[in-house]
Amino acid sequence: MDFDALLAADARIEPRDRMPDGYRRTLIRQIAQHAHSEIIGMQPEGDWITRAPSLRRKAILLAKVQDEAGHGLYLYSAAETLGVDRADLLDLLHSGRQRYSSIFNYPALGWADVGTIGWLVDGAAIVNQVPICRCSYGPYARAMVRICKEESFHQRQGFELLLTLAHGTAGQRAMAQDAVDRWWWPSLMMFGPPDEESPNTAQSMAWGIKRHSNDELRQRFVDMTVPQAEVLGLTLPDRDLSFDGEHWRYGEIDWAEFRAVLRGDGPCNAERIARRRAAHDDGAWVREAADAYAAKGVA
Ligand code: FAQ
Repeated sequence: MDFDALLAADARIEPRDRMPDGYRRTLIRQIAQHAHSEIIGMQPEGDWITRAPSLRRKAILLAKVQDEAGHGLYLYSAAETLGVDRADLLDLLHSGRQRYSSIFNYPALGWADVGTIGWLVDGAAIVNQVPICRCSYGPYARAMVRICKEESFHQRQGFELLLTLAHGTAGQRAMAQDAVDRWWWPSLMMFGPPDEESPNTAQSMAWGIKRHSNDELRQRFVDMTVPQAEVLGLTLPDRDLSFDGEHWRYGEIDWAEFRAVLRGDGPCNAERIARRRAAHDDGAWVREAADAYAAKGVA
């Protein structure tokens, strides 16, 4: 079957199938950005591994941060099925020519941020990513199935951590509220610009790469999260939040802040890339050893 017939039948496009150049380019852009987000996303929480307050919390956090590295691997592998090389994609990340999610340019200032990232950032990631399990491109869709299962565990551990703090001392409760106040609006920005300012959505939906628009998914996230905040006993920093009988309506998002973060002027952009480059350089000996091993024919 040709490309259009496969799309019309809602079947998966596989690497062997002929596909339009634009479809291939869009997938490489989105999958690479997604992979980069996973590995840069290890940094804010990774900072807290040595400072976790108990062995149990440390073990959970280690597992979560390792999962993010694994998600990066599945996604770089999916991108490679489109004919690109992961070393080249990493170069594009390190030189600022490919993006990663805006959310990871904010700092994790306290322990409660670890719970809040799990609850809100992984929560937003799940809402965005579950529909990608039905993406028209087979390798991306299949990678997302496993990623979503793991993100679901991540979201729950974040919620449980925050629930514990919210029912703890007055200081712990204040720490949880402060973290939620800082991460709420950046989490809404994760879904991308409003639909009328999103240049890629219409074509990506026509190609079955995106199944919903940015604003649809953002609304779904708000509707899911407001009742969870009530269970936690924490407030969301938006005086305009109100239920209209069907949806939770939210206030104005500061799109100037979003654009600044995308331009590289967020609180941690420079630090995140510098650290990523340093980690890449530190790992050079591992790549060299792996290449030498492969060259000897020892698989
Ligand atoms: N940050 O036309 P659209 C995670 C760019 S979850 C930075 O609407 P599109 C898990 C966009 O690339 C986070 N840039 O674009 C985790 C485009 O720029 P370009 C990663 C953004 O692609 C949790 C321009 O704006 N998830 O890592 C953002 O149709 C905890 C115009 O926008 C994914 O990547 C943004 N937030 O829709 C890890 C999910 N939003 O390239 C660790 C897959 C937009 O034209 C710890 N990606 N831009 O120059 C997607 O679903 C889509 O790519 C969107 C953007 C929805 C992000």
